[in-house]
Parts: sequence; C-alpha cells; structure tokens
Amino acid sequence: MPHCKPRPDATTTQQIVGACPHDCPDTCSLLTTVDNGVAVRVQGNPAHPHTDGALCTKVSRYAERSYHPERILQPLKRVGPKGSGQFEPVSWRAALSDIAARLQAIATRDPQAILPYSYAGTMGLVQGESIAARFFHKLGASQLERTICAAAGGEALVQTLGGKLGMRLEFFAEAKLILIWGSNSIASNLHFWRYANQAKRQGAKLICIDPRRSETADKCHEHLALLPGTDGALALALMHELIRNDWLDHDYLTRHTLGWEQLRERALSWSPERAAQVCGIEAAQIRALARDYGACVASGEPSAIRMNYGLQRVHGGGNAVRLIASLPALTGAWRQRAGGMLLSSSGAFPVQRHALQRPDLLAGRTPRSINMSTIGNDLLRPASAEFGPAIEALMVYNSNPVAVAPESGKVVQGFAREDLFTVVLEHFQTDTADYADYILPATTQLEHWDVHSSYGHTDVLLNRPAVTPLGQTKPNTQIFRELAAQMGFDDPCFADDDEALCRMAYGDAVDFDTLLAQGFATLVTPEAPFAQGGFPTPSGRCEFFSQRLADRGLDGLPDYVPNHEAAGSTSLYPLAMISPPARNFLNSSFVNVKSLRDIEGEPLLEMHPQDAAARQLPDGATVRVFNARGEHHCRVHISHRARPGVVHGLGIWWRKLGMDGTNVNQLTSQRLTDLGHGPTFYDCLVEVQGVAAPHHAE
Ligand SMILES: Nc1nc2c(c(=O)[nH]1)N[C@H]1C(S)=C(S)[C@@H](COP(=O)(O)OP(=O)(O)OC[C@H]3O[C@@H](n4cnc5c(=O)[nH]c(N)nc54)[C@H](O)[C@@H]3O)O[C@H]1N2
Ligand SMILES: Nc1nc2c(c(=O)[nH]1)N[C@H]1C(S)=C(S)[C@@H](COP(=O)(O)OP(=O)(O)OC[C@H]3O[C@@H](n4cnc5c(=O)[nH]c(N)nc54)[C@H](O)[C@@H]3O)O[C@H]1N2
Ligand SMILES: [Mo]
Repeated sequence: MPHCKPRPDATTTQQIVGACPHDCPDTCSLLTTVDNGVAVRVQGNPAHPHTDGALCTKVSRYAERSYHPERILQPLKRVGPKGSGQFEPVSWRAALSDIAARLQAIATRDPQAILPYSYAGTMGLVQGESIAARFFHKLGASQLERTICAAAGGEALVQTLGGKLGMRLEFFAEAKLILIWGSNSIASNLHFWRYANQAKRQGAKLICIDPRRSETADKCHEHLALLPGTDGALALALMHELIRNDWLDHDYLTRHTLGWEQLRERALSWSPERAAQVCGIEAAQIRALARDYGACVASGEPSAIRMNYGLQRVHGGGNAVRLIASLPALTGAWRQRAGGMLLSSSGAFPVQRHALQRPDLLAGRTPRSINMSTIGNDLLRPASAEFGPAIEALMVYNSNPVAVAPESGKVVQGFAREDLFTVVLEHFQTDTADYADYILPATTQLEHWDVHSSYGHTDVLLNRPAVTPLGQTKPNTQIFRELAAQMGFDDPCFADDDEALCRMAYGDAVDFDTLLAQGFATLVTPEAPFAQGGFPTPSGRCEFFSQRLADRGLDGLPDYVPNHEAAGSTSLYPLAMISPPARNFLNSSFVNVKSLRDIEGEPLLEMHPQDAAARQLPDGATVRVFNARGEHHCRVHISHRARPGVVHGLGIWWRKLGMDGTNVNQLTSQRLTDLGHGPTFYDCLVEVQGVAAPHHAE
C-alpha cells in the first residue's frame, strides 16, 4: 500500500487528468491526486460536464485496486499443474524469450494456431488495439471476432439506422417521456441517470422495461416486467397500437423510412393481447405504454428511448433492437433533439483504426476468425479442413474469459488442455490467469497513456499517467513491442511510442492540444441527428426493411424471434435465468477489491417469493442452480425484484471467490444471437433446488 501520511508541503501534491478505462457508457473524466509519487485519491472531474465531479462507488476505489496487495508486479511462470494457480517469479528477459520461441515454433507450422483473446478490460484505444493488433497482424495469427457484449445490438443499429448513432446524452434532460429499455441505468449508466432525473424533476414520465425490478425501475413511474427475450413482441404490439390509433408521423414515414408498408402489415398481426401472452404481462400495460409513447405525436413533446445492451443477450436480440430502434421513425420523435433513441454513440467517433491497427501488416494473408463467444467449443476443436488448425496458443489481455465467457464448463476444459500454451497479461491472478503458462504484469490506467472514445456520450478523453508503473509492470503496448522485437519484427511501426499512438488515434479529427490542455474534447455532431432523415444506410432512410439482410438470406424485416430456451418450453427447467451486472463490480473487474465485494456480499440468486415457496426455500438458503450444462451453488435471496418464473444471478463473480468454485456462466449457453454472432447470456433456463446444509462432524 502507498504510504499516505498527510504531507503539508503542497508542492508535492499534483492533480492529473485521466479517463476511466472501464467498459461503461459513461467514460468519465478522472482527477487523480498524486502525493509524492503515489496516487492517493481518484475523483470525478468537475470540469467535465458529463462526469460532473461524480464517480460511481467502484471507480472511486480505483487507487485501492491499483495498489492492491495482490497486484501482480513481476512476470510469473507456471510451476504447478494447469489451473492450480502455482507460479514462480521469472525475469522479463527469460519470459519474453521463451514466449517468443514458443510462438515462433507454432507460427512456422501455421500462425493461425495462435489466437489473441481480448476485450474491454480497458476501453483505451492505445492499450486495447494498437501495438497488440499490429503484432497479431504481422504474425498472421487467427483473428478474434469480438462479439461478447454488443454484437447483436450493434449490427441491428447498423442495419436500421446505418450506424451506432443516436441522441446526444445531454438532451435526455429535455425529454417529456423516457423509456429506459433493458438498462439498469443507476447501476451501469449512472451519468445518464443524472440527465433522466433532471427530466423527471421537470415533469417527464419515466418508464422502465426490464424483467427485473431494478434500482432504476424503483425510481421510474412505471415498470413493465416482461419475460426475458420478449422485447420484440412488445415493440410490435406498440407499433400495432400506434397504427390503430394513428399516432404516426406520416410525413416522416414517407420521406425518411424504407419498408413501412411491410412493417405495418407485420405489426398489425401483433395485438396487445397476443404480445401480452408472449411477454407475460397485461395487454392493458401495453396499451398504456403505447398511449404514453403515442401522445407525444399529438402534443409535439419529445419522447426518448434509452436502450442498453441488456435486452440483446438473447436469441432474438438483434431483431428486438431493430424493432425498438424503428419506433422513433414511426412517431417522428427524431425531429427534436430531445427525441429519438440511444443505444450507442460509438459510431460518431472518427477513430483512425487503420493507422492504429495496421491491417496492412497481414501482407495479403486472410487468417480465419474465431468467435470469442464460443471459445469453450473452439478450444476443444481438433484440426479439420473446415476449422483449420487446432488452437495451440492463446494470448489473453484485457479480458477474463474463464469467468465471463458462456458455458464455463467447456471454457475451463479448454484452458486446462496440457498442450495449450497460454500467456495472460493481467493486473491480478484472475480465474483465467490461473490457467496461464506465463502471467505478464500489466500497468493500470494510473500508470499509462491512453485515449478513449465513448459509447454513451460524444466526448474524446485523454488519459495521462498519474504515477510511474508499479513494480516491474509494463503497459500492454510495451509488452507487445518487446515481444515483437524478440520475434524479429522490425517494422518501424512497432517503435511508435504511446503518446504518438494517442495522437494517431484521431489524426486531425480531434485537436490534440485541447486534449492535452483539458483532458477531453467534444465532437462536433448534429443536435438532432435524423431530424431531416439522412440516415447513413444504403437508402439514406431508416431501414425497416434491409436489403442487405435479405441478400444474406435473412428476413429483411424485423420480427419477434423467440428465445432458444423460451420460458415454459420445458418442465425440466422451468425458470428463466438472467445474470445482469452487479452495481459494485464491472463485469468481473473489482470482484477482488474487498471493500466492494463486501457490499455485494456473496453470489446471490434473486427469486420471487412464489417460486421460492414452491421449492420450500427459505431466504438465504444455499441452492444448486442447474441445467443440462452444469450446476452452480449460491445463496437464494427471496425478493420482489424478481417476477415469477425469472431468477437473477447477478454477475460476474470470480469463480474461485464463489461458493463452489463456479459462477453463473457455468449455466449459460454458447448459442448465438440472430444478428452479429453475439452470446445469449440471458437466454438460459434453469431449475433450483435447496442444498442440505453441510453435515457437521461431531
Ligand atoms: N456497475 C456496472 N456497470 C456496468 C457493467 C457492470 O458490470 N457493472 N457492465 C458494463 C457493460 S460491459 C455494459 S455492456 C454496459 C451495459 O450493460 P447492460 O448489461 O446493458 O447493463 P444494464 O444497464 O445493467 O442492463 C441490464 C438490464 O437489462 C435487463 N434485462 C435482462 N434481460 C432483458 C430482456 O430480455 N429484456 C429487457 N428489456 N431487459 C432485460 C436486466 O435485468 C438489467 O436490469 O454496462 C456497463 N456498466
Ligand atoms: N453471465 C454473464 N456473463 C457476461 C455478461 C453478463 O451480463 N452476464 N456480460 C458480458 C459483457 S457485456 C462483457 S463486456 C464481458 C466482459 O468481459 P471482459 O472484457 O473480460 O471484462 P472483465 O471481466 O472486466 O475482465 C477484464 C480484465 O482485464 C484486465 N485489465 C484491465 N485493464 C487492463 C490493462 O490495461 N491491461 C491488461 N493486460 N489487462 C487489463 C482486468 O484486470 C480484468 O481482469 O462479459 C460478458 N459476460
Ligand atoms: Mo459489455
């Protein structure tokens, strides 16, 4: 731990402006107080309008995480059996030369047997996708299809609106109706909630659409607790009501949309009664929602939708997002800056990906792609003509797949392969690092340069290092630079330093001096992006009908696509389980920070009193949650946050910190979404039984 003695001498205290690196729509501007070379406090930057001087609980503990006594500060080499977590320290030189030799030997046979595995442990463009991407391009390694979070919804936005674009965050404050759809904003999009609350205080109505009665649902005027994966049916019934009552903007529909006649016909087959049956709610609730949404057409008041990725982690997630993203075009809500919808703003950022990642280093090779959401299956696949070589080496950074990827039973089996060579770049000995041959110690956001875009607002942020790297840690970029040198990759682009990479990320599109001076810069984007149409689709219209999808043999028109594992479809597993984020963790990050873990307590399964009574489960009972893929033990929490038939296993615990060395992903499946090849974490049926208390030996 840092020595935190108060230092009266003000000259030793500095404040450094940085950026929160986490996978969250908020991308906050951070102010780190550095006292004599030690970061003692991390706060929200009051000068950044969206951050407004406030951080979530977890990131306000960022210094505790960086100086954590269990932080990995030197390279480690495996000494015990795979997965046993036994390591010994090794020098950087020995580690890198052995890793390079092992990769080289595989690459000589077929570099596609090597797979990078990374996601958004840091969202930084430099530590996320610069030198590492160049390294794997030069090597000719397999490419990773990065689908684990937002692939279905992302593709749905592209096919419907033409890009990951939507309302500007700040204008939600002026809306008169806000539908918060598939999002627990208070837990996972706190800085949006601030604007929604402002709107609420000015008389706006807030409606939450979520199977779980979340903290956000508690604070909204209405809550529709539909069954998981039924949002498409709800959206179609809303359209049905908008059509029947003529709550439509005909001029907008004619000028700025494609496929209205066909969509209209489909929606007319979705009466509120039909949808109510599918969604497990009352038809009257659907009519009331349509009345609220449709009222804005006559009154001219702005209606806004904040979707989040929670609703697209099911089989029909892509189609559901296509339907919801279509709604503002029916009512013409896009005409106003406080109307329309937002799922992601990331498409607004002019990131110079080619310059950062240098795909030209592939030199004409076209390696295969492996979907990160099916890593369990793919690690167990033998070589074949269709698949190519078996995966022989895995380089993991910015991710904890053993905890976060679906169907952990298979993932663990794959990582445990004795013939798999695994290198993990990490801050901590995570569940994944336990299976590494080498763990390489990486810097945290307090110790390196980076530059960030956002998927919830439209500001670019710069992160300056606040302190020097702890112990022997190095930034991801530096680790891959040194590995490239060991492999004899001498292209000059491997020498680009991190500050140069930060400048390169946006080229001339963002003024770097502004970033250096204040830490953030706002993109110039239209206030109401689709007020006059101008959708960046092939037709220039909001595409209800997508020729691009039809050309792929898919339905060109969005529809309700039922879950792979629809509620009520089997008596063996009668409960639908969703596993949304816990408020004090960020995916599996922060689970090892004791002060935060203490708030979350232990892995819990929220269950409705009726479902608990049917199973004679008292509150706090230890239960076994199971299906054909596996079982997970945790404690049941009887709670009105759950509706009958749906249980919630809040995520994502480290397996080794859980009750029986598993987490909820022991139960989730590797089946994919309708669009984007995404995972279906919330499309998962289970049964729950009490576990007898452990027998005490006398
Ligand atoms: N505190 C915290 N913040 C986070 C994260 C975290 O782990 N912790 N994760 C971050 C990440 S990686 C992401 S991608 C973002 C967004 O991540 P999201 O997962 O979208 O996060 P939430 O906004 O919590 O939204 C999930 C909500 O969707 C609900 N939901 C589940 N299934 C359905 C469904 O079928 N239909 C509908 N309508 N709702 C459903 C859940 O009950 C939950 O309340 O949040 C980020 N922010
Ligand atoms: N059941 C269930 N599973 C889910 C989800 C769910 O809702 N339910 N959500 C899914 C979603 S939306 C997502 S986005 C994924 C998230 O999955 P991941 O992207 O794997 O996210 P984390 O679990 O936070 O793991 C990130 C790891 O990166 C490390 N890290 C952070 N910064 C750095 C760095 O600078 N360098 C290096 N080398 N390492 C770093 C952290 O220490 C951490 O262990 O999980 C998915 N899994
Ligand atoms: Mo995510």
